[in-house]
Amino acid sequence: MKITQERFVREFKKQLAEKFALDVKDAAPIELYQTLVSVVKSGYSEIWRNTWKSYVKNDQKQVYYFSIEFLPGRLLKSNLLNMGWYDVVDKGLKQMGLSLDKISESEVDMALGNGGLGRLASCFMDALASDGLPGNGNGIRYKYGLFKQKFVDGYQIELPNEWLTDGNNWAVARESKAVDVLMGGQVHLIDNGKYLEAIYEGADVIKAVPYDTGIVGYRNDHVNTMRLWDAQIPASEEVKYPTIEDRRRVEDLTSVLYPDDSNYEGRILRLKQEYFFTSAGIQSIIRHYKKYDRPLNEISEHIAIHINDTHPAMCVAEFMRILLDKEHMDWDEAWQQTVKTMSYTNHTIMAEALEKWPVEMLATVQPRILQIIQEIDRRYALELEGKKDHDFIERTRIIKDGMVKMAHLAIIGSHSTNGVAKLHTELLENDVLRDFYELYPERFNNKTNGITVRRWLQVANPELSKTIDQAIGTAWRFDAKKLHELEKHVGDKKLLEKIGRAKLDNKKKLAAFIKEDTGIEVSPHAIFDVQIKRLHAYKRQLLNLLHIVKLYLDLKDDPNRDVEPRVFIFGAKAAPSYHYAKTIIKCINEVANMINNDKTINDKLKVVFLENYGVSLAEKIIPAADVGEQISTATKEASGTSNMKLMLNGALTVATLDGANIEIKDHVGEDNIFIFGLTKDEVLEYEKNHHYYAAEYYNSNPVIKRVLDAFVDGTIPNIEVEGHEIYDSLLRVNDEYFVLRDFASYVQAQEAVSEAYKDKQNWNKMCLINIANAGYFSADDTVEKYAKEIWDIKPNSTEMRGKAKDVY
Ligand code: 6GP
Repeated sequence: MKITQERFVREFKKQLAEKFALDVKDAAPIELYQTLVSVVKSGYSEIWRNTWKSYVKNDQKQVYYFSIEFLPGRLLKSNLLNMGWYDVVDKGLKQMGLSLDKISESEVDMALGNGGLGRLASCFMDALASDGLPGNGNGIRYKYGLFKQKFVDGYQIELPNEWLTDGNNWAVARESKAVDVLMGGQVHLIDNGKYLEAIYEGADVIKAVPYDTGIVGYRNDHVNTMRLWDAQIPASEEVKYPTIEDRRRVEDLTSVLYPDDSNYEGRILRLKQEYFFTSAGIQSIIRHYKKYDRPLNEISEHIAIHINDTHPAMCVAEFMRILLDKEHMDWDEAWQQTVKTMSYTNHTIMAEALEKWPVEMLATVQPRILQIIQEIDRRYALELEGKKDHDFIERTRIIKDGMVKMAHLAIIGSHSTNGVAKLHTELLENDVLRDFYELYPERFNNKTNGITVRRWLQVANPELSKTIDQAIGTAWRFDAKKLHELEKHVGDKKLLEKIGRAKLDNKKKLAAFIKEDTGIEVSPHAIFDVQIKRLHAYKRQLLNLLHIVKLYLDLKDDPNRDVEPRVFIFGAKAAPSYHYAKTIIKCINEVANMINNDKTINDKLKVVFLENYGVSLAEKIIPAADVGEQISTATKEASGTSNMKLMLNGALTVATLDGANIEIKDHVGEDNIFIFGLTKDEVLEYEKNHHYYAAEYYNSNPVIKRVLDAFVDGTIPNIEVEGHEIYDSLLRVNDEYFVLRDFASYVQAQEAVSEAYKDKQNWNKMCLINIANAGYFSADDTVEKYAKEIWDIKPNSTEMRGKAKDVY
């Protein structure tokens, strides 16, 4: 729909009157928001339909991205931007005395994920649409998203996140596309003379209802679909569930997002969720495929299915189940199609996150799926007999010691396994998945993560975006690699000043938010030093905290010390069952209290832990950051993506040589990043030879001793229990993540940061180089590589990014 300011205002008023019988001046923020959503939706619904029709018309190969998490955040501004409506709507609302920023605050974040993996899935959705690629999301419509985090006395409290209370305004329920998912009961195979028939007895039938959300491409008349499934009771089964409690038992299947992103304890509900959205998705894909009378033994030429981490690994078995039991294909042909269709991404090497399920549990959830996995496993072992030794086969088979290894299922059942940064892929190939790499070298590949520059720069940071436009034009908005042209202007003092000013404006805004949210006063002229990510021991928020305590103790010794004032900003949720992570949260909060209330240090140091970190909070913090902390123990962070978002917004990175930090360093050069700490080889060496003794560092380094003692000698108040726990984890349990080993080198890197900040012009130059090189981490390019090298899909139009008219 072509939009003008006048037309938008007319349409908005009309829909407000129709929907709520209200005038603009009488409407509440939520009513204004809902009206705006419906205007926006009517603006893209025809394109949405046309996109879908063109896939069918051109018989285009499509990819279905299966992910148990999606973290889209708010959609309003990002949709407006992608439609090319942003400025017109902004002005139109102003004309009516309204503000887009305020209206947008009424949107509840869609937080259907825990962290990196879920946000990556959403960046990829945006990129697929913006690349004009035929790509669909497939996931779960949790009634409760990721918990809302509050701090009470410094402790994390989790509250339910009822994001659906005002209805979800973007999704469309498609009852007519519902499918039945069978769970539980028993299965018998009967030879009926023609084929083996699977007879189910006593299984529950659950109706999976899809809710579709349009994913709008950037200025390219292209709208894809993210399909999220809801569990309901089919009409035919209603009598089986006479009471409200009975009904709830079934419907609860899609109630809560499993709240651990790395400690996956064996919970049957989680396994049921995995089967539920996998089965619903696969059934609907095959049903759609068959509608156009195409032969099933060519299905892999028409569709690709992506398994985002192992949670949807049952795709392999479910696809086989349908081809075998419903379509009566023979095993070998079905297997060939399955392997060609599936591809898999690994997102972590942390052992506790590599999913394993007990065989009995799978038998309870879906006995036929277990049978199929057993058969895949049997054939796998048989195939290797005589070619590989017994140990190799036992190590790599899917079922071992009564446990089903989901990563093995995903690797054996797919044609592609990728890691998410060069180092991570290297570790998969040479270490974690070494055996499989030996077996299937051609299946392994790297796809370094990427982010959508639209949400993380254009929407989140209009100040910087405008500055960039003035320097190099607007082509970067279509092709982020063009940001590189900024490097030509590295000597342009005016531009450097403008970059500095945009940052200062953003810091003022964040300072105002911090004041409103926490009551803490911070100076926008201090260094804003940011660590935002899930709370996990390997991400080492603790290392950051130890350094803060060191700075504080230094200031206590000499309050007039000449230091660059700093504000340390944290955002992080801990998994509710992850005790140690919660202990760290409590300690950060108590250190913050101690420092922020100490008048003697002349406001040279502040610590702010913002509650309820998520996509929308990230959009406020990232544009205001001077320094980004990417300080995981080398080898542990698969890639990281906040590192990319922060550099894109002109923050300088303090980093270990881990995950994508290495590639960031390669692009910006060593002079424009602060590298410290153990390397991969050093970490691996320590882990192999067990010759690390954390206590040695405590005993020989008086700074470390003093900082750690502060946790147990009453210096830091209110952490009698937690302080000891931290102390013991480092000194008695021997510091699993080498915090003390890296401490001195970290302090040095931080001193270099303070020194560099003194020369503002040079600092801004370093920021510019970071911004200029962030385009290499655009999800548009990452997804293009997946499209070419893994999925074999093509864009459906030539009117793609870089070609659309520049109307800014
Ligand atoms: C995360 C990784 O920890 C992070 O390094 C990476 O950037 C992100 O995935 C996207 O690839 N992993 C998860 O969120 C997770 O749940 C099972 O892994």
